[in-house]
Amino acid sequence: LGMDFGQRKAKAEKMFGLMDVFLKNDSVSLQKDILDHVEYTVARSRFSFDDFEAYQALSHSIRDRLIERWHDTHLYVKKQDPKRVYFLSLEFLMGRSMTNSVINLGIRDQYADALNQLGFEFEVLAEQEGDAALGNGGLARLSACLMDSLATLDYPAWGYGLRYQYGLFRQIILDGFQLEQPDYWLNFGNPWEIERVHVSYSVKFYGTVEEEDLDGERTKVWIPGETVEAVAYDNPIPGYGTRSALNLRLWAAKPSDKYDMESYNTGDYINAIMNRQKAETISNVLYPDDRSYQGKELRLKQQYFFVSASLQDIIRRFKDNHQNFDELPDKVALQINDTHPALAIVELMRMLLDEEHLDWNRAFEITCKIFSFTTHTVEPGGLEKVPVDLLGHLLPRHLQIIYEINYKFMEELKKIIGQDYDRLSRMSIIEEGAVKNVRVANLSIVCSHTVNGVSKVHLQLLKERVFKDFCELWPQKFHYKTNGVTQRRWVVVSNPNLCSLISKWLGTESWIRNVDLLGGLRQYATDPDLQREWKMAKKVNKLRLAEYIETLSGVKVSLDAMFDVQVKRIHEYKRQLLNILGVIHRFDCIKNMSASDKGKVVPRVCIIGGKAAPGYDIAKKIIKLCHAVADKINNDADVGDLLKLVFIPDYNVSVAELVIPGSDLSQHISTAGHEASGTGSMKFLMNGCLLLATADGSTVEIMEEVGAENMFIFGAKLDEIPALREKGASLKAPLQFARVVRMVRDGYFGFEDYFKSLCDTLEEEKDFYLLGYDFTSYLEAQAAADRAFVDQEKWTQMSILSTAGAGKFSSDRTIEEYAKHTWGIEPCKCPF
Ligand code: 8GP
Repeated sequence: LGMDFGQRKAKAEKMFGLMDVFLKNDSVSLQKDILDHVEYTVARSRFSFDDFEAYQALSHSIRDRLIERWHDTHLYVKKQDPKRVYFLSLEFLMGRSMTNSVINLGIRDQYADALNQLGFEFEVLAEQEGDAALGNGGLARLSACLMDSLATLDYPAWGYGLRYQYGLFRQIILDGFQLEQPDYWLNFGNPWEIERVHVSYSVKFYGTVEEEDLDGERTKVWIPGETVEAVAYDNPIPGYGTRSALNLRLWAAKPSDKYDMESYNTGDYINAIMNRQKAETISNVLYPDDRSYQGKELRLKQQYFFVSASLQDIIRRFKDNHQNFDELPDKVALQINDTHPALAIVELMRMLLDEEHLDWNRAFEITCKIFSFTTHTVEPGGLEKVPVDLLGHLLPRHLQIIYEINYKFMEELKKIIGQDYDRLSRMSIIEEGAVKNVRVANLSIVCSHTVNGVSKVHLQLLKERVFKDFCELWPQKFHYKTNGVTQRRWVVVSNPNLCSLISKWLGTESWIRNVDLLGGLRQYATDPDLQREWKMAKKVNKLRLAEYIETLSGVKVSLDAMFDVQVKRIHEYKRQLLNILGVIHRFDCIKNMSASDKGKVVPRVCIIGGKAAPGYDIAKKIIKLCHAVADKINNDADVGDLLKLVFIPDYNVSVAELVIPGSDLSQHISTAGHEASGTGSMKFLMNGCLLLATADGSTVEIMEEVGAENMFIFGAKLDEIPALREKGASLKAPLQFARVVRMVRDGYFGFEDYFKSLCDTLEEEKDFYLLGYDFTSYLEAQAAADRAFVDQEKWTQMSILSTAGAGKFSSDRTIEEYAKHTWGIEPCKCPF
């Protein structure tokens, strides 16, 4: 201690007499390492171990190498003491780690070689790994992509989240119905994490607030009623093409040893133990609701548990080198991912006021300089609210602070807008009514220096709808950072064929760090050699997907067909139902066609996948409808290979890695104004899939980059929607639409009673998502896709241009923008 990084390294080298203190990556060293882990970590004989044990040993060997970089990064950053960003998110959808790790570490081929020598295949072992599914959907996967980019670009950053024991439920399909099975992902251990038993903090709940005299001043003291321990689990995140590795620190709840002597004195030893065990339930399970908030105590406990532990950790780190809290905003940027971690704002205020004894104004000023907030929502109704009673019961001191923040905010606001009570009440952090609520978004806006949307149109919607009052008050606070995805995971890991093809034609692998270089493909878009290789790469990926489909569902699909894919969470606004109705229409047309017309049909394999929240009835019916329609179509001899419909169960990150590269066309067809961004579209785009889309969220910007002529755009525009909704029943849906809905209603696919409520949502006066109105233009866009597919040369050109135009949608660009404009941080690259 007290030595700088160079001195430490010099000392280590001297101590061990080694010039190179790092693990070696030649084939023999790797083999030895894997075998050592077989013997000493997995405790199997090196002469007898199976694929799973080989996977375990291999992952431990990779982890060793991650740990080296991770230590070096931490020591170096600690020494430099730059401003760091802390990314707080209740959800991270990391997927698998193995392939991504070896690629980012630059030792993929060495490992493949070493394994071959041992008689194993890297790809086979990689399949042994389960997904880390600690999130629901878009927001959670975005967090994972941003972490990859932060590491790759050498930013001093930490991720903080919760280590749920049960990740997102596994979706099982039984007779076409979704069933939810627990995802007990830690069953077989998790070699990628490091348990830090010594990094733990006490988190307190319940109790009362009392006033005490402190140096002659009245101070509030929170006497908590329950204490739970938060234990850190660290997950190294390696950057690509750099030695930097960041830390994603996830907290697990454990019973506390402190403060509960009382319960042991009652003599009821067994019950006392049982009660202690309850503490662990806090981090047990991820809430599977993508977007509905029910004001549940456990959910609030999860939120506070994770922000309290994270802030204690962050403040401890700050205090290692600093005493003066005025320096906090120069050293710490706190990013809250949606409103879920917003209690961090209140917790920081509480720590500064009650523990560090700063006065209110100073504490508030510091807090507001530190927080930035990104919203992922478009629906004003989708904003999180917490009943005041619940919050006051669980966190009495925090409720007082929220009231105080609100009181001061309201006083300030009155000075600006006067006595406009409607507006004041809309902007208040407290919602009055039969049940009083804390509006978490309002709290986040008031106390953040920057509020970001996730796409250009999203910002427009924030200004016009969601946060109109706030945008008018503080226009300079609101910005947007268009989402992005990491090309490492979504091309290099998941589409190795395309990856080597791109590198070959660009003559460099630099695009993996600098994705704008993909633009260089444009000049070859019509080159017959590239076109041939491009088509071949796609075909190999389609074959992989076709085999997967056949194993899952027994449906054989033709590789000559267009693979038309819609994979994402099931939501009415995402309109999987529009897709299914389109498929029914296509089926109906084929059934009524002459033999010669059938010869002109472009064969399609329509693929749908996604999970419905367990309590979301209509979404579950959409899944059942997809299966019912698939049953009919896939077994119809008149249709044969001209049309297949397949539902891919349990869609998750690793399934996406297989599905996306094998797609020709992908659908992003939300009603305009409902998708804040959408990131699936970007993954498909990078993989050279053509997009059939409405102008909504990210697709508007994709259009600017690749050109509408290289996409199939349809549907009502954002500014037309309000008037269309107004017209309601007088908007006549086209006959074709009425006909396909009637087929479902009349039981053509069976289950007519079950589908009744689903069909009711499509009645003219109720068709909120405008499926009927958009149906005609949807079918036209589909027909345009068919025409384009017939001309394979043209199609391949459009496909190459899609990849070439994907540069903007890398999360590297997103992170650069956040770093520069929101967080004010600089890269801090370890020189070793
Ligand atoms: C999603 C948005 O719906 C999507 O448009 C966007 O691309 C993505 O966030 C990333 O910005 N929102 C959510 O996933 C979301 O709100 N989830 C909350 C319930 C966790």
